[in-house]
Amino acid sequence: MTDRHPRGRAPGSDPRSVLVVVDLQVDFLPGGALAVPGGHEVLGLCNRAAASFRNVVLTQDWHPQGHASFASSHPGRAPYDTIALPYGPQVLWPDHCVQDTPGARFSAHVDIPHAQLIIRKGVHAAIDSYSTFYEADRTTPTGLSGYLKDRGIDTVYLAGLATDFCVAWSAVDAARHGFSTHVVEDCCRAIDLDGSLDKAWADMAAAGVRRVRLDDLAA
Ligand code: VGL
Ligand code: ZN
Repeated sequence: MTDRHPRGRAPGSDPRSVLVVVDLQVDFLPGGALAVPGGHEVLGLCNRAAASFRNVVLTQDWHPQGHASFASSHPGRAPYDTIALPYGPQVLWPDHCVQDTPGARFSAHVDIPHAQLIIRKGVHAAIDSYSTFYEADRTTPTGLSGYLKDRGIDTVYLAGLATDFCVAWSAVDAARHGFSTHVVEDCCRAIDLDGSLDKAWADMAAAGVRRVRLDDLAA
């Protein structure tokens, strides 16, 4: 018996663990408004990871039209520019995951029927939310931390899109709020804008986030 399952069981079967599957939405996949390179490669892997977990939460980027993170909301700005907003620097994106549009839907290849909760984030017009725990002002909660704590969950695994934005910010916040936090690295893909992926891994390591692989989840 190795020590890779400290509680002596595969993490997915542990009622105190959850897999958070991040933003497997049409706009983040090839052909989408903000396609993450290779994003489609993780769909089957995330389905497999989720099948091994008793507790699964899905996240869904879900912006109102005219959202502050859209370049189109800032005259004279282009996608991938960075601007200063009241809560800090904000990368501007193409319009994506607009509430109730086809691009905001989960991919048809997502097959996680036992997911227990869907957290929609980025729903406030003036604040972005990469993290599924706290919005980009770092203080407005989504409620996920309370939900997990209420259920006695103390261990978070993350997979999905994009490694360097929504996965990383969610992982850092989970670790900061006391969850034992793991990113399933082969179940994620990155946008990688100006070194954002290296910075994300460094930020996650500094916060105490562990990197694991899909094979590590097996019993
Ligand atoms: C994301 C950029 C903008 C993500 C969401 O899911 O990583 N990235 N909105
Ligand atoms: Zn977004």
